[in-house]
Amino acid sequence: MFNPPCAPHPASSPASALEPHGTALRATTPDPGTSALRLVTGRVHTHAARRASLLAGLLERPARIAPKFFYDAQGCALYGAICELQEYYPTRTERALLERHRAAIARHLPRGAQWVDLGCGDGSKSLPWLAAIQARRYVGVDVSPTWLARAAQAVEAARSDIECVGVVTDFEEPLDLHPVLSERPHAPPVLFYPGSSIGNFEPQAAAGLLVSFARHTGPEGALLIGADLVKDRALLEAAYDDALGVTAAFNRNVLRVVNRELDANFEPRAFDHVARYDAAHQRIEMRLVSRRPQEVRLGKEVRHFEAGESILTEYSHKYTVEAFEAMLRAAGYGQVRHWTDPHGWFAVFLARAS
Ligand code: AVI
Repeated sequence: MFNPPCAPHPASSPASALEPHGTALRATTPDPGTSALRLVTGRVHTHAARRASLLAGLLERPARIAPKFFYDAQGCALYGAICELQEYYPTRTERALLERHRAAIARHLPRGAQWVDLGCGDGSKSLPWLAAIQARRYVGVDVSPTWLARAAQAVEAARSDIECVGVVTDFEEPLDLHPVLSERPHAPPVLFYPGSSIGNFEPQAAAGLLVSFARHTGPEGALLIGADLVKDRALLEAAYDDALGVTAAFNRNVLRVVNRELDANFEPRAFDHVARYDAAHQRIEMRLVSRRPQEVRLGKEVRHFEAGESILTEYSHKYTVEAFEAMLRAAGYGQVRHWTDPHGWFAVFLARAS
């Protein structure tokens, strides 16, 4: 979930080293400053489970690597560069949309809410909203304790009156924030999930995630979510295969992550970056295609790749406004509003029970 989990590898600050649910902790961060963030451990994969799923995916035919493996420190830096690319329109389009319509959107959000920043990263996208809706509490949710601490520091610096809680959780696991949210029963939750991260889930998983969001927002809360829209193939493919090769580097970098995780010996230059729009499934499909026949060591296993054989690294689904609204309604949201940019490239949806 992210916003991408742009954070050091969880193994560098293992969630398992944290105390159990509800324990007050000083965050384990390289630069904790003075933030005494209360960190709560949700559902997180162990390092062994992470490695096992990575290996299993690589041994499948066709091979696949889950997109969460993109985001080591190098991957996060490259993703940050992608977001600044001229071809990659989603980030700036969503930012402009949220800025332009903040007041209008805020009018439909409850006051005194708990602002739940899903995949919070450094928390910067949330700051203006805390004032706009007079939020009482900030709940950062991320796989990385380090980023939770950073987000909390940013919130504390901007709004010392707001209570901050960080929940360490892996978005591939069922979301369960109820124990934390129920601590403030009079502050309705507003779930914030920007960046079209929902697009990286396959449709069934995306629908399931929306259902679990609806269970969290309940009758008084709301979901504010960004989704990238279906558009011209050329624009989409350029966004995922930019002229500077930043996305290609981002894609290949995942092989270096695999090398570290699995004691593997992928040679990133032996794979081509390919990003194609599949109109039937309305998604960009990102792959790494073997340039030649090659054997790759994966710890104790060896995987042969034929020339032209590919590893699927990411789907990025695009939606029509109608289809995304229908998914939100099917998830249990009776009241759905949306805002889109003049080109109709991206949309922000606000969903409430009624
Ligand atoms: C994080 N996610 C929404 C991005 C996307 O557009 O699907 C990841 C990305 N992959 C390549 N470029 C950006």
